[in-house]
Amino acid sequence: MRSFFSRSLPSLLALAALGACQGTSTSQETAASANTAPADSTGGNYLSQPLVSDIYTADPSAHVFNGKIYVYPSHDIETGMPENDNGDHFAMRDYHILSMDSVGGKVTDNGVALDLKDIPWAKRQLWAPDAAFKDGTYYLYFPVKDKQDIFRIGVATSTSPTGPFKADPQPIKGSYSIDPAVFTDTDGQAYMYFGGIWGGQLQRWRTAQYDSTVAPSQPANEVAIGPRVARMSADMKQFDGPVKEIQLLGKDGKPLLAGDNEKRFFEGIWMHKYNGKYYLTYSTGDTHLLVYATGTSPTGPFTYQGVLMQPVQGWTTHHSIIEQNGKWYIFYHDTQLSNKTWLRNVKVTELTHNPDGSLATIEPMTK
Ligand code: FUB
Repeated sequence: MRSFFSRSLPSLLALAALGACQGTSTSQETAASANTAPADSTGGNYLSQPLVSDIYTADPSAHVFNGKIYVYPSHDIETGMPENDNGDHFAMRDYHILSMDSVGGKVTDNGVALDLKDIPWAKRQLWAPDAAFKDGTYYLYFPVKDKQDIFRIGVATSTSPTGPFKADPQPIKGSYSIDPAVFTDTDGQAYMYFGGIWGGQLQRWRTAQYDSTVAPSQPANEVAIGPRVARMSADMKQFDGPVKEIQLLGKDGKPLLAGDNEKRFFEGIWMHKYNGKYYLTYSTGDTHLLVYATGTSPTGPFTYQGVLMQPVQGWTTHHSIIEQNGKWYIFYHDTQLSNKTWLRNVKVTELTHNPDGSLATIEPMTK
């Protein structure tokens, strides 16, 4: 297990690229080259290359809108905040949306889509966003700390997938924690999945009251804290009904325990449906894996199935999954350009559903 502060060796490529990356940028284009793999200084090979290198990007939530791919990432910046287990060093202040016609094509950075200063209730740390489309409106969902330093989830709207987005004056009522992922089922009902432990504060919501005194780590023999799901209202701006904790089970049918660090939920959830089955994918955090669990209902329970992606370079791992023209892709991030855990870059590679319904395990770096 790698510690929160661990680093892999700097790559020559990363050092060369570092000078080129800036914290701000206007709209511009750059070539995406999926699945080319120069070696890093450790002798390892990256499976894919960064989609953009003019800014640092992370937590990519990809969608296909009108046949085109849009990626809604965090925009990582250097702020000098010290690294800690609260994730204070992830002090992002705006969002840029990336777009491309298809994987491997030209990637456009569409400039600032939403700025922290334009969210009336927000204080700091614009973390992993997601997006949805319904009836001519694009919705951007974002976690950010409110004036009391409590993570809430907000919504902003636009008539364009790339923004600019206008934030609602208040967060979504009843929302908390981080990493929203909005999935619209084949019957048209949308659900928001969310949550993240440790810096994501989910452990502080064991009851309906926020409790900042709860320790980040649970005793190993307790049932692990589950991610949350809520039905979205018809206008996509509120929860329609209660927030529910999702049950994650082992193959023995018993709930995953907090000590199951290589399987239990940490953050970065995503939902996709394939052949009528619901695939819940997420990061295991301190064990740095992307894993998956499957179920027969969008709200669970879900049964743990296996590892989707081995650890990337950097502490965090976060992904999304889309289908375009019959092919499935996973967008993810690592720290190839900076070798700093808070300055990440998004990437994409193909995802394989095996004939038996399992997902092929991806090795993001190979020796
Ligand atoms: O980008 C900040 C946080 O790091 C995200 O919300 C987590 O999923 C992790 O990637």
